[in-house]
Amino acid sequence: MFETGTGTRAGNLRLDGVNSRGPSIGLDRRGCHSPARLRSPTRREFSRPERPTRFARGRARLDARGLRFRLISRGVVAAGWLLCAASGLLANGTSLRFYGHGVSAPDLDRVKIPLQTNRPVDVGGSFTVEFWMKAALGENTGTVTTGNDGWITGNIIFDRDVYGGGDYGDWGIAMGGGRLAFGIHNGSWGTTIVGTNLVADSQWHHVAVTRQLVSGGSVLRIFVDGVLDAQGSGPGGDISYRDGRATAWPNSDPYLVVGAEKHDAGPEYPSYSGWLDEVRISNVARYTNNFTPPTSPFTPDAATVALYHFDEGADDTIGDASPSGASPGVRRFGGGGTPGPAWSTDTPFVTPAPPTLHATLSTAGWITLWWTPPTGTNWILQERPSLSTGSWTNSPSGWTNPVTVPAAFPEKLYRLFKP
Ligand SMILES: [Ca+2]
Ligand SMILES: [Ca+2]
Repeated sequence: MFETGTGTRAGNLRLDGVNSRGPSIGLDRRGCHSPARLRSPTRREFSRPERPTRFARGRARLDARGLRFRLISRGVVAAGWLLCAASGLLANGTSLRFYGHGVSAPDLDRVKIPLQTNRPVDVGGSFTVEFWMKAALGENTGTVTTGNDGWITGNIIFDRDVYGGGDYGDWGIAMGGGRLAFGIHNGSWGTTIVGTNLVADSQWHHVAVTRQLVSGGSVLRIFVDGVLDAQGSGPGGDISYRDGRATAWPNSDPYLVVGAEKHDAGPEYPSYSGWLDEVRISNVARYTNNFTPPTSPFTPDAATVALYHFDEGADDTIGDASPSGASPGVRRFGGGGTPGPAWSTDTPFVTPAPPTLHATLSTAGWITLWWTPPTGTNWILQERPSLSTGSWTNSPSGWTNPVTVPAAFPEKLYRLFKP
């Protein structure tokens, strides 16, 4: 028997209170219509009144349309539906948690993205690499220097090196002393710029590095949370990985490697430990001045040559959500201690927990609909007479918290809606 009445909140509809014969009823956070959980309509009876509800008795039935309740108090019957508000919500998805195993776990704890042949991700002109990261300084003790290949001794986040000086060129992003380093090399000369803002502070940060081709060379920039963190001049020319290039390191050279030093060349080239999410690579320098960082996952556009949401949440395929979709990767999971990269629900886009909708018989003949926590007008109460007729409208009795409605409605559908 459920003992505390009914509750519904967007993304997680449930009967409050675990009954003695089984768990509470839940839906996944994507909304009200979770076939896996709703194959069998479930009927439960209420028993005693309990706070915060004051039902004398009643029953609730969960089916694909939501939670139907019927309450009886002092001879007054209230019946209706409480529905999920699925509008306006984004699933938080997943991220990848790397553990920096690097050379101690060769070819593991990383994502490998093949560059051969004709992969759009293989940028070489003007480009932008941006992503979200969250890392602790204590787990990332590498150091970097400005100039030449100064980035390669940091905790490597993106490694598009080629072994040695290489032809065409190479590039990489690393972290030294908790600051970002971005270096490129065109086969003739290279440079690394180093930022000043601490990014390894165990908070999520949006990071963008850009290479902008200009007359006679290029301009390199690092942005942290939309603010310019470092800028310098770099070499010109095509620094992509040349299609058909021969190599003595076929398992590392022709890849863009995320979260690790790609060649496992030695402990002096450490790997990244921390979270990464929402990686977008573009074939333009998207930012040349400060900008407002994104607050939601990227939508691909024509300049998006690779986009990794890391929302798979399981297994080893890393999908590319760019228009071409032609640059997928593979998760190489493993390493001693805690293996990585592990799928994580820690993501940069935090959707505040949706409110919980409560129904309380206030006085005989009236029912109060209210929700917690107070949400101002971020969520409003809407109603409709039936799912088959009419449409959702702001509740005529009022749509801000709380709303008192006659309990005599034979059937009424309510939802909390996020405008
Ligand atoms: Ca190199
Ligand atoms: Ca994600």
